[in-house]
Amino acid sequence: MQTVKMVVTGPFNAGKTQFVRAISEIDVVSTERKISSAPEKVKDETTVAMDFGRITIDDDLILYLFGTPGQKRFDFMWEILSEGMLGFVVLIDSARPETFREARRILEVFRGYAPTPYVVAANKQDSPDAWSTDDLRIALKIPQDVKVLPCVATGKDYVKNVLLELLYSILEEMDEEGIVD
Ligand SMILES: Nc1nc2c(ncn2[C@@H]2O[C@H](COP(=O)(O)OP(=O)(O)OP(=O)(O)O)[C@@H](O)[C@H]2O)c(=O)[nH]1
Ligand SMILES: [Mg+2]
Repeated sequence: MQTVKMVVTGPFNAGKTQFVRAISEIDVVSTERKISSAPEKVKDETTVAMDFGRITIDDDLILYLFGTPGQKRFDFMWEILSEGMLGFVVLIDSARPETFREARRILEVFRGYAPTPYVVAANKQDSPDAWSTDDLRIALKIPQDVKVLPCVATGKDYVKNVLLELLYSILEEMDEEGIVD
């Protein structure tokens, strides 16, 4: 039995908690707390520590998913959650270009923790204002060898596709490094 730890990160309100909830086969352990202060009042609750979920891929592979908080004031959790990760997802609200700079910053912070593979998930593609994956790649300066994938975090198939693409990138890298035969 092999286990793979993946982290789902990204700016405030990008859909990280929704993403983990859409796919986990256990009830997600969430640390959502009520938002009381103004600029974050776009929704009722925010993640203050983590979301934790589990997905069985097959008889010998289990994914453990850790969603991070998005708000900067809880970013002390990021490094803790990244411990031992084999890859990460940067989730972006494709309809909120004012968050793209923060998304890029978060991407760089996580790359600094570990040189693991990562993918970018262009979330909220169901929104009429959503940027395309091609435009997002340019805006965020994502290199060609990194996947930018369309996502709607309420849709299990999208979430599954993002995680499988990340898994393939992880396996490919292990292959190149000769970790698996
Ligand atoms: N239309 C649409 N709404 C989405 C999608 N994904 C998430 N949402 C909504 O976006 C809002 C934010 O989702 P969360 O999952 O709380 O976002 P988060 O990234 O965990 O937020 P923080 O933990 O506060 O940083 C919620 O109202 C979700 O229902 C999506 O793909 N499409
Ligand atoms: Mg959350």
